[in-house]
Amino acid sequence: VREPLYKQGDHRFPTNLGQPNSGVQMGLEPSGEAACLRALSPLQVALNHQGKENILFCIGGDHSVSLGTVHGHAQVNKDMVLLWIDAHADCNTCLTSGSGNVHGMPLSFLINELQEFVPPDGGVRRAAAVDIAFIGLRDIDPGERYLLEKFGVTYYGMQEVDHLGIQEVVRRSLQEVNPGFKRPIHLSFDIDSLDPGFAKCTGTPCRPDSRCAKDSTLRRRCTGQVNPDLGDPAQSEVTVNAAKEVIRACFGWQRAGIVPSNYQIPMPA
Ligand code: 6HN
Ligand code: MN
Ligand code: MN
Ligand code: MN
Repeated sequence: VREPLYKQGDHRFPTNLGQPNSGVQMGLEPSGEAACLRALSPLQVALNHQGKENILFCIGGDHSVSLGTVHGHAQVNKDMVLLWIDAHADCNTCLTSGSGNVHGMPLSFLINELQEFVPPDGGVRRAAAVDIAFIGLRDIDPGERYLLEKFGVTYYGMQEVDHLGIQEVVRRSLQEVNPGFKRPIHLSFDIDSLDPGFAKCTGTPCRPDSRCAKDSTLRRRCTGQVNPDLGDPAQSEVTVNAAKEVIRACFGWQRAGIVPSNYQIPMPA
């Protein structure tokens, strides 16, 4: 947990993730579904103990870890909204899922309106469907598509990202779920939202363009996020580097470099 390099309103930080009480969760390592339970209390404790100006960053996986991080964040910030950057919608219920993988289901437990479709689960704190925006979707199952439409969830697929640009898509997403930018944001980032050219070593890679084939039989058998066991060492390094770039970007790093706020350019004597 650390202060964001860029403050809210800073034009170099247009996504406003630097606003108070926001959190980022990124799926890494195929450590399994039980990880979501371990994520619950540390996240909650950390958010309770940090000042109002901090971002909490949680690395864990698979993506079912979001069950814990979203619940924990929402316990502390009840008006939190949720950005879900992913190739997948992760809102299958245990009854609509074709794979049975819990990392394809976390949002079914977390969205209020979906509770009539899932078994009772012991009081996990949830978000309303209107408080979630998906970005990067390109592989949605029929049951998920039905639920997204039924509850009017905001979502932008890769076509919109290509057409409008990611910055405009993020701006529109936040405008819809967080008009006025007053509410804390929980960003849930799945490494498979990236082009597999940059992140091949993940359980469910999915090409971001419209030619992306729905080759389900292969993909459905895998779980995991950044998983070095799934590629050769070179691919593994590319994937890990992409994950590191995303993490650094969450804290203000950009390819253009950063000018520290107290920087003074050296002058000739
Ligand atoms: N993930 N929709 C598929 C399923 O098995 O439910 C894929 C889920 C992938 C989950 O890694 O984002
Ligand atoms: Mn995914
Ligand atoms: Mn996911
Ligand atoms: Mn995933």
